[in-house]
Amino acid sequence: MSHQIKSFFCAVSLILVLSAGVNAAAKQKSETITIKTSAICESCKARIEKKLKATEGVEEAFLNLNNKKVKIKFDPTKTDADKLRLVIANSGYDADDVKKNAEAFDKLPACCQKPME
Ligand SMILES: [Cu+2]
Repeated sequence: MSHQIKSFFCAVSLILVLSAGVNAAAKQKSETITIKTSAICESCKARIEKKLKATEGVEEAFLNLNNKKVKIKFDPTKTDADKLRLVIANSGYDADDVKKNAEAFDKLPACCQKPME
């Protein structure tokens, strides 16, 4: 085999390896996080889940009222944990260390307004 042909095959196999890597990255799996919220009742649960599901990149959102934690399945190429916490805070609820948005909190029904700590 001449040197040129060898280099050609070398380049082709390199391209194949690289494109396989790109494919693997494109098929990246969704991630799941759990965020602690200040939800109180069923209506809080529905409100938070609705807001999250309307957010780009969110595949599933389930809030457990027993521990007030919302489990979110999302596409990490479209959103991230910080953005999701912000969605919850902007709905009027605490999300981990992110404090609720005061204006959104004021608009919540009285029964959903957990007293400020
Ligand atoms: Cu509520």
